[in-house]
Amino acid sequence: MLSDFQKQKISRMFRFFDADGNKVIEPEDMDIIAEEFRKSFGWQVGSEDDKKFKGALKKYWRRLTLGNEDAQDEPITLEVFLKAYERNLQSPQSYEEYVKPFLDHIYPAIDTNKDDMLQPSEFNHLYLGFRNSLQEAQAAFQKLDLNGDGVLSREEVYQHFYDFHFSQDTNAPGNFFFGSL
Ligand SMILES: [Ca+2]
Ligand SMILES: [Ca+2]
Ligand SMILES: [Ca+2]
Repeated sequence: MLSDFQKQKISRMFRFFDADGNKVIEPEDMDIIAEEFRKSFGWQVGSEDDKKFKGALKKYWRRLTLGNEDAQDEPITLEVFLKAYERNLQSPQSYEEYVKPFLDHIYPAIDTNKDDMLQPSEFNHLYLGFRNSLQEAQAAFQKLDLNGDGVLSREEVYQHFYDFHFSQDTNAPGNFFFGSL
């Protein structure tokens, strides 16, 4: 069972994925998101990173919602989305199977200089890709950089992504992984 707080966070993520705001998530939303990320990161159309991100987004989108990355796309309502997350977050194993691969596959594209860490500029691109402002990105970075060394290590990013899904602590920085709730 998802707690009310988890539902609140998953609903926040739903609003991100529903890029055109028509209350269902459809393949067209993925195209809009991929285009926003391409612009935010400055990838050339059809470049390796553009293709990698787009491919990962579509594939893992299906796994997140339908449980199968080869499934036929279908419009996803918030209700269906929450139900999918009941399954995705049932156990640490289901998280590993359905949720974590999403980050595994977008990470190499968002880590622009390939040093396995997110510099503030890379994080800003990511956070703008989630349709937040630069000001919000800068404020979030301060909170997410747990050890204050000026970069987000891979461990920090994964910890926050995990906390976004599981933490019941309303003060956990990871709650703001996709932007303010
Ligand atoms: Ca939509
Ligand atoms: Ca980097
Ligand atoms: Ca850090």
